[in-house]
Amino acid sequence: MSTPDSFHPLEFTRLTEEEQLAASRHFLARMRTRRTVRDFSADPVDFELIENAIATATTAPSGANQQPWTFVVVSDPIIKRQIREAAEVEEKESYERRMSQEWLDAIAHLGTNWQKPHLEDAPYLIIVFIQAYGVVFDPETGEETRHKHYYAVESVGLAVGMLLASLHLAGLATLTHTPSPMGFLSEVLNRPPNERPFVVIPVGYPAPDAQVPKITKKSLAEVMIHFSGAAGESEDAGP
Ligand code: IYR
Repeated sequence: MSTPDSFHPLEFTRLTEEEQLAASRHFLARMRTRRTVRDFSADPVDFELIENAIATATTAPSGANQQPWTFVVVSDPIIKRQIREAAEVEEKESYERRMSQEWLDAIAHLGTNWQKPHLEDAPYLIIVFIQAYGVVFDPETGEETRHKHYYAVESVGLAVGMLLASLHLAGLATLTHTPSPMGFLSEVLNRPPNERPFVVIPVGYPAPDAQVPKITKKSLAEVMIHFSGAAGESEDAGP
């Protein structure tokens, strides 16, 4: 229960309209240049960029502020190789047997296949785990109690979006990779039973000859609907 003591005044600086527009346009222009990259250079990356990105991700809103996430960072080449090898076993099976033709057709334009060299080439892998439920350990009794997490999937999705934005603005390339199934990550990274792998994010500089598929994003008119209440304006975006 919140009491008057558990609140304090919001720290908020109101920007001028000019500052608002400049900040919002700048962010949009920078984010429009983000691409999912699959060809990484081995160039080293300042670890603070990784730490800052994870710290940024942890500013995300989450259900009941439960922050149901764990970010595992791997730069150890031996563990990266283990992850690549295990991911490729699953991915080969998926591409050759598990995925439907409809699924394969849907991703054909991305040019992906079961081979995942980026899992070793990128200097860092960030593996995000979702805490399906919380575990509180009582050191006195040695007992563990579980508690429910609310909107965990949505919360971790929001945090990952912020993580990707931070890494992009820091001049780094990222890839959201979801090998399927991902259970091997819990084993290799020794994670507890309440944590489930959510996504693997290779991070680094793009290889000098990196290629990306020619894709486009939907226009605002296709994705935004505005009920403005203004006379003569329609609620559909129209052409
Ligand atoms: N997980 C596989 C397949 C894959 C699935 C989707 I949906 C993509 O957008 C891209 C790839 C892989 O990582 O190759």
